Amino acid sequence: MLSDPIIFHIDMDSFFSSVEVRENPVLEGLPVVVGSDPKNGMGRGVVSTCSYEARQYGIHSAMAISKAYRLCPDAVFLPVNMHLYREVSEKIMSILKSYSPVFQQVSVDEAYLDVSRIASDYSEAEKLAKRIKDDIRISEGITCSIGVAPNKTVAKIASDYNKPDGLTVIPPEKVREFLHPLDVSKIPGVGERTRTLMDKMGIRSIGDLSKCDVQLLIAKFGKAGLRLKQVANGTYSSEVISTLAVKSISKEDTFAKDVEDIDVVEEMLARLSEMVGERVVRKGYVFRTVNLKVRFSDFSTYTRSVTLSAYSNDSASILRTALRMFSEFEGRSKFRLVGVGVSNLVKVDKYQSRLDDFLYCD
Ligand code: TTP
Ligand code: MG
Repeated sequence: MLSDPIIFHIDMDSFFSSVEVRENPVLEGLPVVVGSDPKNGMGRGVVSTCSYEARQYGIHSAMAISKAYRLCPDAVFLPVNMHLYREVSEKIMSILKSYSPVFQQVSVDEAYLDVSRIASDYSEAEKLAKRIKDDIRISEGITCSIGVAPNKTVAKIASDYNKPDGLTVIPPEKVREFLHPLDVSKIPGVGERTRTLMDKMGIRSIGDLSKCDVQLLIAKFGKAGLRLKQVANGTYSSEVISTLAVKSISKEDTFAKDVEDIDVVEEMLARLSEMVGERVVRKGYVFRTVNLKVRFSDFSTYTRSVTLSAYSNDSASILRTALRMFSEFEGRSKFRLVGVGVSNLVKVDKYQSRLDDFLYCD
């Protein structure tokens, strides 16, 4: 009989702000907020992430900087230094890859490892996870949290369970006991809308979900209903697929004349998103990250990216995400160039069920 798989989900703790603290140790222990256009809390941007000290004030990712400032005026506000975070990310990913060839990076700070062939049981896996945590802390000076479980979904829920610097090991026989008391929102892909729908059905915990009739779930949530049921039973599994060498697909264009009119820029973003989307489909990929590039007449250039909660190959979701990121620049003028791209690519024909792979309810 084949033994159960052993999957790690590794996620860096407050990634951008941990890197900033590492670069400048006087920030250690302080509320640190990293975001676009922070201007010491007076800017118009949004919070990318913040240190765990800042989270105690109620600050979180995607909050307006102005609100973060109201919650904690004493916080240290820093701009996003994506170039630095990418460098650190690449080093961390190389460390992870060295532990198992079955490695899948899913965002700038998280990855899955299948260590079934490396650790013979869950106790060995726990020791291995500790080694990985030490390795990253010593080499890169930041902490991460690891979830260890028989499948990706449970491993992801487990890595989030005891953050920061956590290690949560859920062997197969403990999966249901672990999942059932948790709120349904802990399931990746279950957002506010799905949670509210479930609440109306009397489903609050993952245990409640596991008891719900599968036909009813399918009627309410379509195909995702079946997966929700499987997740709640701890049986939903999908392979760890190695991330592709192809890094990104993108398209950019310089305006013939610097542009003042936001509508013109948005039209261009729509055109670029359509072109990128077509190329993604033609080449048989799905993506998870959308990137935006904006250059002004003085050549100042900004890049932004957002990782979606599910894979997609849809131009509309590229455009939607690009426009969301672009809203930060509304009110500015003299646009010289804009670019749209996608990364975090996976080939669909190699893995047919990729689009179904993640619960995407919201
Ligand atoms: P996360 O892993 O979601 O968050 P985190 O690492 O900051 O904190 P946690 O300890 O809870 O894992 O995201 C990784 C990085 O991605 C994060 O440091 C900043 C960036 N990010 C954004 O720019 N915008 C967002 O809305 C989110 C959620 C993350
Ligand atoms: Mg993280």
